[in-house]
Amino acid sequence: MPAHETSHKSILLEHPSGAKAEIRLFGATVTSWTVDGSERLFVSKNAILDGSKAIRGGIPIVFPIFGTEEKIKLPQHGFARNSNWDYVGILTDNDEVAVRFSLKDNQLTHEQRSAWPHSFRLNYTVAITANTLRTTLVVKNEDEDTFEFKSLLHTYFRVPNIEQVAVNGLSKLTYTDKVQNGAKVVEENQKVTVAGEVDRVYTNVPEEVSIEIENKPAFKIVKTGMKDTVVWNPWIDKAKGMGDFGDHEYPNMICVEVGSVAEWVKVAGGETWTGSQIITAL
Ligand code: TA6
Repeated sequence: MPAHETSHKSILLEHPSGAKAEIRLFGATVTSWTVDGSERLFVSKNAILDGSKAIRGGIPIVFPIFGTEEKIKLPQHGFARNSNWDYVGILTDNDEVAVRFSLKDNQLTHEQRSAWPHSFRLNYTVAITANTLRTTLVVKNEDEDTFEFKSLLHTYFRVPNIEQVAVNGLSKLTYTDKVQNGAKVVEENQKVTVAGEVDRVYTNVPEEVSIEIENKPAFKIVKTGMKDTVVWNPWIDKAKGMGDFGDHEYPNMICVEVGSVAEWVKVAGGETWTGSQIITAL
């Protein structure tokens, strides 16, 4: 059975190769992706899964804001990851097994609609093959007027030891360093490594970046329709400051998050925007 609903409001995807993925309707959050029997995503053991808070791990969807915005009274990273999405159904073609989810403006709370008063529909597709995971977000502006937003796929990758991890493909790019009060820095390293808190927004990033573990290729991430890539690890102090994240879990994750967050994305009335990533487990 390529896709079926579970008892805890999620959809379980199964590919003939044995690859699997699980997506919770809450936030349309991918919470598991296994290839060759091993889990490739990180979800904190303290993650809150009762719908009262965004899930700490997997792939939360950031929309319509990234971080917080003075003008828009929404919680950090917006409402998409805190909303109950509809399961639209299964789509299969070629080798992909795919499912689709949707979120419409009329599913938001009054406060959310007041904070971001636009008519929209989000369609989110999650697809797997033997060793790839594709997540694609389509934003449809169902208003007459243009609206603007920021969006990002906040992927938490599972790693055995963060000190043995490097991100390739970011050399010579400029990033905003949130650990240095938003300083603009040019990346001098071929391999970006983590030896402390890292919270960077790299801009104008090429389509492909990769993650290596113990000097061996582990993940390839190819993005389309999105300009930026965030690299985040909370390290010790920030890990202790998150109630839904174990104090000793930071060595086992790295977030490499593709999105369009440095500038507002503008979509005219009736038009759509598509942002997508294909992650390959190498
Ligand atoms: O994507 C990086 C980031 O914006 C960090 O600044 C940190 O706040 C992280 O997201 C987690 O945010 P959250 O709202 O999920 O606690």
